[in-house]
Amino acid sequence: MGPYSREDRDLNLLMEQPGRRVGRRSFLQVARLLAAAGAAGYAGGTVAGRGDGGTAAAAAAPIPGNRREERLLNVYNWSDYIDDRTIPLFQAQTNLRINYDVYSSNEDLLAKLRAGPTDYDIIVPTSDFIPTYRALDLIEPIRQDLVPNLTNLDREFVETDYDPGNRYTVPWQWGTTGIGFNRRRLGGTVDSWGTLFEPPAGAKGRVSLLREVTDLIGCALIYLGKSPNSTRDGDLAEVVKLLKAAKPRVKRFTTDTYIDELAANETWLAQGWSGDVFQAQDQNPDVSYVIPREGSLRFVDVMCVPKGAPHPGNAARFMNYALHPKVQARISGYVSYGTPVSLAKPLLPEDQTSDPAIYPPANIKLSIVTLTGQKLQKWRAAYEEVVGP
Ligand code: SPD
Repeated sequence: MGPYSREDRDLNLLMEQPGRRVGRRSFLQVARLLAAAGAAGYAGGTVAGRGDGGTAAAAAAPIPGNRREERLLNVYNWSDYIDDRTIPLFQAQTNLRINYDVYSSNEDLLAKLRAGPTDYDIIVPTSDFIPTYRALDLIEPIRQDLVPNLTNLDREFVETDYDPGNRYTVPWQWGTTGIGFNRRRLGGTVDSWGTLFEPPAGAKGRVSLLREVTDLIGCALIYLGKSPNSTRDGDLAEVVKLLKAAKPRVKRFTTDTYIDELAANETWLAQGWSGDVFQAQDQNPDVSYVIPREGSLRFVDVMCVPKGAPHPGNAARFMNYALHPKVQARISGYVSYGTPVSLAKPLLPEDQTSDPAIYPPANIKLSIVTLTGQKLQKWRAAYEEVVGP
């Protein structure tokens, strides 16, 4: 029996098989059901009936590793990146309250952390930012002793360049960057970055591009046949030229409105992240996702504890919960991103685990951006020339 043995039983609470790409709109309905059933359990800092030790004393006992003795966890994650049950069920099981805040780009997250101390206990940057967070001393080691479920991780998420052995990071979900497109409005399919970066005149104002340096510059480099990590001045000048020429046809650079815009037929072509586009498809069957034939980028978003966070013990507790195969299946099934825990796959719908757009086969060309420091600054300068600060 591990330190969280009671959790396994409680995980079954409302744990029906996750539906295929459940729409986000069901969130409020389920939240209301949970509240009506009293299943959310959290009693505003007092001991509710579902503490993890099963008794009032256990639920009120101090949790190791925290700087502040509060049954509180402040999570800062990407928007549209969690299902509707994980937070209420975790709260019900542990009697810890979660404050859940969202951001929509790595740049926004890093700027917030650099601006000074925050109360966040968990942040979820993309793995290529980890060297930057380490260099700036913005994250601290996780309490691995409180995360026994780290053993559930697939090896590729343990033996990494950015954090071998997961001393600072615990993977959340992973995915690819591609194109979301509206088959009906475009009158056909899309298979090249060319359609996005040199959009047809008829798509003017119906195109969106990602407001994130790595994806915008990296994918444009791939389309131009350059190395996806190039920082050569000549290559970046070509990228800027390409994107400036596309700009008059672009509705906006965005990372958090394109799901709804694709769903509402407001845009027909959107550079986007795999799971986000599938969430748009839930609402609009004309939407498809493609990893263009030229290849693309792959990313892993990872949970970290900001340096000096008030509740690192509670953060470890949540990380451990998130690595349970049933919880991974619930999250991944809902957001349609890849899970770093293969043990979760048998719990997911087969059409999701066999979908090459979610779990791309090895022959698809996918690169990871690995730029830091001065080199990343060059990309940022190119990005700002097109998008602005
Ligand atoms: N809606 C959640 C999207 C998470 C995307 N993170 C990946 C960033 C890659 N640069």
